[in-house]
Amino acid sequence: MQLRPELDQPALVRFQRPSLPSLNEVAAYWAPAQESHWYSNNGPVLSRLTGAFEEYLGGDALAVPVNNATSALMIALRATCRPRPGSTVVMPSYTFAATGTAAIWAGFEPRFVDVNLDHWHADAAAVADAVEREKPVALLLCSTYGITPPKAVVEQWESIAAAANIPLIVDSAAGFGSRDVDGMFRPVGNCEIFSFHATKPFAIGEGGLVVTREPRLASSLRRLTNFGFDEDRILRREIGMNAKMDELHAAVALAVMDNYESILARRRGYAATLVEKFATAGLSPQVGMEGAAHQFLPLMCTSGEQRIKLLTAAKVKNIELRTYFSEPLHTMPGFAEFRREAGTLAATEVLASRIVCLPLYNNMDDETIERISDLAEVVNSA
Ligand code: T4K
Repeated sequence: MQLRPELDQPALVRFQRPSLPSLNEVAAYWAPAQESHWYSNNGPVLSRLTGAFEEYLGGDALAVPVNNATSALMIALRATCRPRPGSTVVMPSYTFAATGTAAIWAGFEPRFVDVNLDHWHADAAAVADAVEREKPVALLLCSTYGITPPKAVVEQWESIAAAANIPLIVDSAAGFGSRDVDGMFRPVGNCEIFSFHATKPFAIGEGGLVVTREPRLASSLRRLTNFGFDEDRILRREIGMNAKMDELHAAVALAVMDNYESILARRRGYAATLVEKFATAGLSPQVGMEGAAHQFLPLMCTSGEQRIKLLTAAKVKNIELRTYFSEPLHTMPGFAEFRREAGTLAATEVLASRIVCLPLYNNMDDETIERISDLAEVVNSA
């Protein structure tokens, strides 16, 4: 084991350690932009990437690459409904801040619903109840941690949205490459959103993607990434923004695509090993994790006390753990004015007090996996 001489301490195991493609790997994809002196605004590289995504996703999925997932959420909301004063959007409190901030920037007020402890996604009964009570203009639900929700849950969300005649937008920020139990990708709702941030499994630095099966919606999303302009550069229908992905990021994404299946296979392998080790201490993974892309590995501790022991042991052993989302949105002061949550958030609070996220990245050596696994023995014997 490598020791840090000044402290006699093992080297830090970072929570994440992204590795993007080298400039050599990117160069060939970038060349058409250089040759044509075309660096953004739907150039040749972005056009190639859009086709590559649609082929990768399969079926009738249409891809709209964007500059990050936060703007993707904003344009997805604005493409599917127009905000009026007091328009509300139902979303889980158990998510990253961007889900809430995007809705507010797009002109909507969040209403928080609970998750279900069986699968950690928005609880369908709580969503139905919130729709009844709040009359929202959209559902903005999440594939929590980018893990594909069980089919039955997706069907319930879709039928609630259809019955209320409102759009369903799904924030699957960490989930590009995730598969359901049949090993399939099926876009959920009217739009599904992915992030390509440096910390995500499909990492390009900053970037994102909206996926839809509806051609008219795809056209509207494309206009919204480009200020809302029609082809003649007149703004007629929607107030858009600049959410365009530039050519250089598109070239990086094409280079990531080349190795993405092997990246996913490695990440799934590390996750499976760690899940098995931590099961000995009673920590449980999320349902559906087998097909996930795995930004990191979230596990639920048996109690808040067990989590404290684990976090303390990790600190001593110089291993960086995180606790996404131990501050759910309804507890963050920045969201205080939207705290009229729809119903109880009891499951959210249980999960928030017990979740622990283990490190995961593309290339983890045996020693690193072993050092993380050893933490399970500490809490097991505690
Ligand atoms: N919706 C959901 C559900 C999301 O989780 C997110 C983003 C979004 C929407 C919005 O997507 P984008 O607009 O970003 O495309 C990180 C990411 O920045 C954020 O994208 C992600 N969710 C969130 C879950 O994680 P922070 O603020 O916690 O990241 P930070 O800076 O603490 O870094 C995390 C770890 O990664 C640390 O160990 C440091 C390490 N790191 C980070 C970067 C950027 C590296 O080793 N290298 C790097 O280049 O949000």
